[in-house]
Amino acid sequence: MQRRDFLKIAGVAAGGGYLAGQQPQMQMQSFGAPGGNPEDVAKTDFTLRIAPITLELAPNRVISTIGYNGTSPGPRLRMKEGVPVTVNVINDTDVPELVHFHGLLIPSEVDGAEEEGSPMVPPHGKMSYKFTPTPAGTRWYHTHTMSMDDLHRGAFTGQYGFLIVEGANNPGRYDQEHYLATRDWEPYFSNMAMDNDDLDAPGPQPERPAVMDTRMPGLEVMSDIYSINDKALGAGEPIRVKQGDRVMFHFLNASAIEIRHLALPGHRFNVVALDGNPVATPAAVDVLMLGPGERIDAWVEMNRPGVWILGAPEDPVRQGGLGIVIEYANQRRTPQWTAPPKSSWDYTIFGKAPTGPAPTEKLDMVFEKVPRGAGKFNSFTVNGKSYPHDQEFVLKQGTRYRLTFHNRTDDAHPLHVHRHQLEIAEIYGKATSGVIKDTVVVPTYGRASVDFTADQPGLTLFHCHIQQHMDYGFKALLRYA
Ligand SMILES: [Cu+2]
Repeated sequence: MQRRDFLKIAGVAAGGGYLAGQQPQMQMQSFGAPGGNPEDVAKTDFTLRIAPITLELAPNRVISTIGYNGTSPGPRLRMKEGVPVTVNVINDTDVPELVHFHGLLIPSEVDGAEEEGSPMVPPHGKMSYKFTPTPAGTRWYHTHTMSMDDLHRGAFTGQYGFLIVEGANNPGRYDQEHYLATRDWEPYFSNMAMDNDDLDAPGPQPERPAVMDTRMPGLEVMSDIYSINDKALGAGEPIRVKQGDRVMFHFLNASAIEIRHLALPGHRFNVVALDGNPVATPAAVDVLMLGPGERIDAWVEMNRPGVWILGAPEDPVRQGGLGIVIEYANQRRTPQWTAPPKSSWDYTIFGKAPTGPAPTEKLDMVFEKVPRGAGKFNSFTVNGKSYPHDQEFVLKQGTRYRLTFHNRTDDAHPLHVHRHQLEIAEIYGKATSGVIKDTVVVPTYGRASVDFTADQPGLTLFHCHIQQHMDYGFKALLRYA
């Protein structure tokens, strides 16, 4: 569809409707139905065109952003593990771009991070990424450019999508499957940042300083408009289910800004994989937590007929659009929301007791925030200095490391290491194993240790997945000796 055609349609649709915050109502639309795409089969050749798009979050809320192939999220890229692929990227914008393949174990040159030496796709130019996807699981792709003080660039835009790597064993014993990404839109700077982290009970805070920093903090990025995929709550098609259905959800927090929570009244999420990797101990929870960049695969048994909102437990976030309606067959009523039972997210319930000795090679990263360290904004340091680092983190190939994150800031941070898999060894003061991640939320003043094997030679980027934090110093390069 051409952009002007889309605008025409959006213009026609803009007459009625409502936005998030008002009472959701059903709207029958023939497009945008989640899941069930017959063209969603594994391929080896893909094209992504980066260009301005408009996105109809709700009939009276059409925003402009940058997306892939005219949409956001972009097309679902479905690949087979071990089968080489080509992703052709056409950049129809005026700025250099990058596509990062998040959660894949692929060489630095095609990983899509400028810091690692991946080439930029020039403005109005093209480039092909060729790699062999691995490991199997729910991955994703997104731009990796810096935004700095431009909220129309980088991960604030609509440049992201799911990337699924199919393994040899695909259980698929589910009645339905849905890919749902949480997003926020139209970000702005404010010093009134709302803290949603208190949904999760405070754990130990071993990194809390004896004397608190009382300097005035800088501006942070905020947003009041949310969606799941491209629709605000109530504006898209509901997910239609039957009693007894087992529905598999693949959740992604594609926010550049904030940690998200999700709940579905009267139902529990049976978590089977985190960041696409099967967990040691699948377990059911009432509330999910996803830091920016994280994925959760969880199935839900549909055993409570009604019309429900699957959405953010925080009222302003859900009313601002972060939700989707679950409608049982033969049920017609206003979608219901009830607050979930009090619960706190804990990665370790999906783990198992540690086995074997801890790696003897240790790396430590200490994170600190410098209030207004970058003009109006805060800056961040890793081991006392902002990016770039030089020889601080040098890996010996084939060695297993224990990397300990010391979060001496008053925020939780989703910490991501490219091109490697992290096994959580300790978090919230608890030891665990069998939880393999690429992004780990380290709590406020908390400490976490992850183990990884240095088996992917080449430059490797570490960073906080909150765009503003990354841009203002919260990143480091790991290199191989
Ligand atoms: Cu951060």
